[in-house]
Amino acid sequence: MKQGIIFDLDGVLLSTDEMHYTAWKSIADELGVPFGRTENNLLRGVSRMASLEIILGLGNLTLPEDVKFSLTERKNNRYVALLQTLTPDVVTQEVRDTLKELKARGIKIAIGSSSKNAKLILRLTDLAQYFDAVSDGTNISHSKPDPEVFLKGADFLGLSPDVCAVVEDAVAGIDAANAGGFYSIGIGDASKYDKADAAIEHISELLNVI
Ligand code: B16
Ligand code: MG
Repeated sequence: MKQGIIFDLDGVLLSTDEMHYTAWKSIADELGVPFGRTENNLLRGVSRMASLEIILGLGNLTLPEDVKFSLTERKNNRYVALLQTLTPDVVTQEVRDTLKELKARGIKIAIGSSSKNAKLILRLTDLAQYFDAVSDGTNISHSKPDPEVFLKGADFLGLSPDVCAVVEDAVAGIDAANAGGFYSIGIGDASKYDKADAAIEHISELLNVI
């Protein structure tokens, strides 16, 4: 049994990944870059600027730094506007029950998210109460697939990676977990990724694989 679980946020505990998609799609449309859900999967877990670089790459575009910065700002403004619709109701009972059960078993839990908006999301959805630590885009210099966000999360919990599992929906997140020496659990898009140590379809199955 693991002593700590580090959860990715977007795409694992709630579906703000759809809001990322809507906001990025509007930017891609403006740039004339074809962008659908398949392309959006490439952005999962990846930082804001790295996401823009992927979109520019898809369109064979190069832009000056100041234009790239303003595009990421506009994307974030659209995304944050969409986030304002979040309420505690968007978090499923299954997610809340699973987090409560982990706590009842004495397992420490943390967030490991690339997002600089993670704390806002946790507050709007009333999820903050369950977590012993939050490691997010505000405390890292390298985003997934670099393991930094998870290594900091484990450190905040006072645990070493070998006694922690990471739950991720992103291929980049599974690579990050593996690189950091964590037990990696794929869900959603990452459940089909063969480098994940375990795969689950529903979050409640987590209790069977740790
Ligand atoms: P922000 P996660 C990631 O969150 C998202 O999956 C990814 O699409 C996004 O670009 C990244 O956060 C940065 O988010 O623009 O809000 O700082 O999946 O690591 O929880
Ligand atoms: Mg994610």
